Amino acid sequence: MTLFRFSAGAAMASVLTMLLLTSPAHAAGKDYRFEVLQTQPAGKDLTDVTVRLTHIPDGKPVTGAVIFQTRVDMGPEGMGDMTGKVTPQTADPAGHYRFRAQTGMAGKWALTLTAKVQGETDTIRGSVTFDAK
Ligand SMILES: [Cu+2]
Repeated sequence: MTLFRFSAGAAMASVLTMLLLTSPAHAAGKDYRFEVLQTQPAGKDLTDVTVRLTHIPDGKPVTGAVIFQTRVDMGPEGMGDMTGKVTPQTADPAGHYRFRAQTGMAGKWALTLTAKVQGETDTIRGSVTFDAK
């Protein structure tokens, strides 16, 4: 029994080591950052927001990401319940992602994005803040 316990402990230790060694791959989602490039009023209660997605380790813009979830709310102003509709616009080949957001009130808004990047198993999530006029 003692012997069995010992080997079980050794097996646990090696599993732990493997988990530790592979953890950087699981943190891949943190290797990406969304940044606002441009904010432009687009008519009454509408704001066009251009966002760039950067792969932090090499500083390169990510092209061809599939952004499948968006949300805009006034969380930065303490009004997280105030939301708007977000309409994705055509992305350009340079990796600029454009969105038309319904911003029913002037002030700071948060745009939250969820994306899939080619060759990356993790889902990328990020949030940017922009000013609506
Ligand atoms: Cu508001």
